[in-house]
Amino acid sequence: MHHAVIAATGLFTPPNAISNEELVESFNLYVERFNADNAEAIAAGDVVALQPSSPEFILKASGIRSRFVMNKTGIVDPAVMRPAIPERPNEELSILAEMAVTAARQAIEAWGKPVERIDAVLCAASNMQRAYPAMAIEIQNALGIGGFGFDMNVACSSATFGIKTAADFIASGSARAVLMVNPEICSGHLNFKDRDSHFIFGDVATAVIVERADDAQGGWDILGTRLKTVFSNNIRNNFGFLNNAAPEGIGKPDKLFVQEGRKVFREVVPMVSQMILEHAGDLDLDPQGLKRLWLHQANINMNDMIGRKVLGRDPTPEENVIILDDYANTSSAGSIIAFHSHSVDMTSGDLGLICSFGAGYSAGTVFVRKR
Ligand code: CO8
Repeated sequence: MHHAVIAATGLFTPPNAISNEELVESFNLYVERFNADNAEAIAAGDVVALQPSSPEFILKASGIRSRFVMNKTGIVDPAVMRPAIPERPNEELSILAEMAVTAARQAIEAWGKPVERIDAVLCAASNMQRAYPAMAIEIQNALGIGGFGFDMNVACSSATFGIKTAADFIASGSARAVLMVNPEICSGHLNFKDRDSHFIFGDVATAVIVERADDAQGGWDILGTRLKTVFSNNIRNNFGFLNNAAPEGIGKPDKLFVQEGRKVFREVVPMVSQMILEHAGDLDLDPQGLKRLWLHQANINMNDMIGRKVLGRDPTPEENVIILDDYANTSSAGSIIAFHSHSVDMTSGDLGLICSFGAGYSAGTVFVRKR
């Protein structure tokens, strides 16, 4: 059995940002227009008037101040309220692959080795752009990598599931180096007309190279990986290939992201905290000795609570990294952005935890030690 190392990471951040104020301004214009257009039906009690959103609520409930998106104009236009992302011809690199390739090139440059050393590409994200061919194979081809590639989707937990898959390939000898990418266009499956969730997500791509320890210089030893899934309907998106076959047509408005946010909060925080503590115990690690937590970035209050449970005290901002204020929830990429942006200052022997949680429910823990 071979040990695996996180050897390098990369990050692609889209050029356009939308502040809470900008997002709420367009949402509230949409609400005003909707209520004016439906004034009679609302007065008759046939239609429920829409309520405005507020930047203060968003910041307080989630900690999010801003988000990056692949297209801003469509989202902030109250007559459109969705990103405008034109289809590309098959001969062109698709947009999700393009984001992943940009993040991957950064990781490969930081790694400093030729792509021929990579044996597998995993595209791990909460939505693939198409059914097939697999995004991973297009990304593999664009980067000139040999071996094989495949897609995997475990919603917000896709990256930790991807790291574990890569580490297992390395342990078994199936691969010596694996590229794992997380391109997320969350704005494409977000309902910007829904007050409860219109502020939650942003777009981004991350990349991680996992390598056999014998081959690695520096990086992070992967001390242990653990995955958990428990079925729940509290976060769901019913978009899928059978929508087209439903005799009633697209029907209900559940073909975009929907959630019971409060229930998710209540159920996921204890599940993840317990999982982290149990996994640390099984690895003989003292959780209080963790130098840094790179948790999934969905909600500041969730991360505060999990951080407190894991460290047994209020973590400092340096210990419990938060990037969701600038990026919002970027699904699988969140914990990897946190790791990528806040790990260079750590020194040999420092312990950290990459942890994801989200739809499924799903959760993944990856304990690492700086080499
Ligand atoms: N502006 C003003 N007021 C609002 C707004 C708004 N935008 N939205 C709701 N309110 C009001 C409500 O009407 C309610 O009013 P009242 O008390 O009078 O009924 C009040 O504010 C409180 O509402 P909530 O109870 O809904 O608010 P919360 O405090 O629970 O905060 C959150 C809402 C932020 C959603 C919070 O519950 C949360 O973060 N929960 C956890 C969510 C989570 O982690 N989900 C994980 C999903 S991600 C995942 O797994 C990946 C899926 C795949 C990616 C999808 C990409 C699109």
